[in-house]
Amino acid sequence: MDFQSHLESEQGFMESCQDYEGSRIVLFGAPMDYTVSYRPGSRMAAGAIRRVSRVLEEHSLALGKDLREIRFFDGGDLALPLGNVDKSLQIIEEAWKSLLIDGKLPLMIGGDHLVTFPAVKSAAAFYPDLAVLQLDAHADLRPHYLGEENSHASVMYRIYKETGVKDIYQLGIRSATWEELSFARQNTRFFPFDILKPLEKIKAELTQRPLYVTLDIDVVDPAFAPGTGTPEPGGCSSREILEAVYNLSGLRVVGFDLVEVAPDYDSGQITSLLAAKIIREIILTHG
Ligand SMILES: [Mn+2]
Repeated sequence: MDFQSHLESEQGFMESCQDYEGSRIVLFGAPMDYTVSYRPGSRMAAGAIRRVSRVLEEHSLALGKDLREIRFFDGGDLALPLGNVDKSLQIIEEAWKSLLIDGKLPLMIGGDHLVTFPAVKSAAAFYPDLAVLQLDAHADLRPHYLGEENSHASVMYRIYKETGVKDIYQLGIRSATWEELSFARQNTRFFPFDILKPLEKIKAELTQRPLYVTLDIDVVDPAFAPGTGTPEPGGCSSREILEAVYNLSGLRVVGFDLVEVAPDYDSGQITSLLAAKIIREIILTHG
């Protein structure tokens, strides 16, 4: 036995491959966490989620499918210039653009929630009829935070104002200012607290439409997902978020991201493990 045969061969997400051409799904990390309002650390999320993904089985009992039946590419993390928000957003936007031109279904692991803005910008340019579904504890509709429009608290506001997407569905929201609430009432489809009932309600109008799904892990209660930058009590359970993910089957998901996992605050890897399972089920559902 030579030295190399003793090495762990799989470094990416469980059962991922390195065949870009042959994969429709492309997973990658966007390690930007410099626009958070409270605890940083989500730039480490993709690595933590990849590592813990190997705890899971390839087989999903709920879906009756197996990850070994699907070829998907794990590209690792984007090389982002730390601290340079504008440049980072530009790189993320260009990465999405290339993936969409190549006919891929991008799955992006954040990063703070602002990474969704450049992703949706590219997706909306590619799919003019794009709708956005946001699962989140926070409305993220602030025009700015401490004077900065480059903030994870402003991501949905900027998507509404700057990408041309007008159909934004906000589910599970349990934290918003008066101003955000009145903006939401006028401009978005706003469903506070619940995720499953609203999803059932809106599913019919989303069928056939290209859909971007952004899942902020803080939509889940801190009891089930403590490892996040701005935890907000009173969220859904891990069972419910998985149920919501299963309910996305049949919809035309053209882009997906999972943001705001912050491994430094994640006791027992609870949050990363949940994130890994959500990603496995997304791959199995849409692969
Ligand atoms: Mn958010």
